[in-house]
Amino acid sequence: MELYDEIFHMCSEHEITFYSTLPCSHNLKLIQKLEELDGKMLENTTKPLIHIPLVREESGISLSAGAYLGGRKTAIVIQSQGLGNMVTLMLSLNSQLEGSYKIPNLLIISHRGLEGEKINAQKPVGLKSKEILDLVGYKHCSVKHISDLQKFQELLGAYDRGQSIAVLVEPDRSKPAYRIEPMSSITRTLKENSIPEKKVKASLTRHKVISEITNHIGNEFIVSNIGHPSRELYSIKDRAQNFYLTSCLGHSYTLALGLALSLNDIDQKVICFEGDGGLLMNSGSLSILAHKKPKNLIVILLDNGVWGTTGNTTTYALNNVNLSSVAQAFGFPKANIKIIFKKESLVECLKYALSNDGPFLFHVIITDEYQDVPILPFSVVEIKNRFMRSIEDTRLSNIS
Ligand SMILES: Cc1ncc(C[n+]2csc(CCOP(=O)(O)OP(=O)(O)O)c2C)c(N)n1
Ligand SMILES: [Mg+2]
Repeated sequence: MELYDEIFHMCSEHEITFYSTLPCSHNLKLIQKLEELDGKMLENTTKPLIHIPLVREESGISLSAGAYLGGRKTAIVIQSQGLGNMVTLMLSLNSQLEGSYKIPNLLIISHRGLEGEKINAQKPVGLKSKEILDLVGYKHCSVKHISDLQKFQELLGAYDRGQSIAVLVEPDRSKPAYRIEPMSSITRTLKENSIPEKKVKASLTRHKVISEITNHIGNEFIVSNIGHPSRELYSIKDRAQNFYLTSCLGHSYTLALGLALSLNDIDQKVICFEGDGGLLMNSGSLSILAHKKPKNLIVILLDNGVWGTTGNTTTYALNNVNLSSVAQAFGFPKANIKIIFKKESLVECLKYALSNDGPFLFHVIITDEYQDVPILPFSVVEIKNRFMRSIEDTRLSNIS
């Protein structure tokens, strides 16, 4: 049995069912297998497997955090080269430091740059990989042979107790690198982007938009983004179903996506607030959202054209980049994208989205004003625990 097969088997025995991946030639077979198993039930698990191909490793951390909130155990399959990209997200969501959400996660890392490595460019991050994992508080072990996996078994026990862990898998250099056969002749669809130019005058404030939304919803879950959006939501209507993301700029919508995919067993939508700055920072992962198309997700893009929370310097969304077009270009269905700048259409679109299948993207053009509201009075671990209890309550009430 191959080393990766055995690692996967051990993960399944631990009920790990939510995987996100970015390829290295050494982990390709596992990624192919996960893609084949996507949506299928494994013998020894109670939930169908979910596989999400990533476009940047750090989104795996926010997706996994959302999935964890929704009741999943998660693993991310990557090459060591991606580790540096993930540091802020791992510190903010997975570490045991004060201010972290302390959400456990597993990394399965193809550890490059070691002895025998032919590509010199793999060496800087490869040689620092263990130090990076130490820095972000991931417990880790290195494995080369199946007989080394006892160490991983012990770490899985720590993972079950809330610790983030990583297994560094040394490439098997006795075999040639694996490749998928070329598709040779394929017809590709290069989609047209057709959202027309529009001049709009912003008059709604963010405070007004959030107030209208909270006035018109029931028990829907809300994931709100870092800074003033979360603070305004808290002061307008604090509720257990609010998950305030107070770090991880640009990852509110990916966390909400992981959550929405993990809540497909309950009849309750996830509403997510994201900012224009955040979306510009992490727009690539819109391709995942467009590909997975969760029916239960409504993304509210609060576009004020500025990095508002940090003092209102303008973003490229102000006049250069139409984020609706960006979403469409990444494959988001045009019919489900609405540009909104009036209260009446906001309410109408929201009511429609609450009772119809999504995903929806409401691109709400708002002013750059903000309310002087206090910072959140509780810890992020309290936010997490309260939110997870509200999901549990919803599951119980769905059963009874
Ligand atoms: C990675 C990272 N870079 C910078 C910051 C500082 N920061 C916090 S909120 C924010 C502005 C976010 O702008 P946007 O997403 O448009 O939301 P807005 O505040 O305008 O509603 C910035 C730059 C951060 N928290 N994280
Ligand atoms: Mg903004």
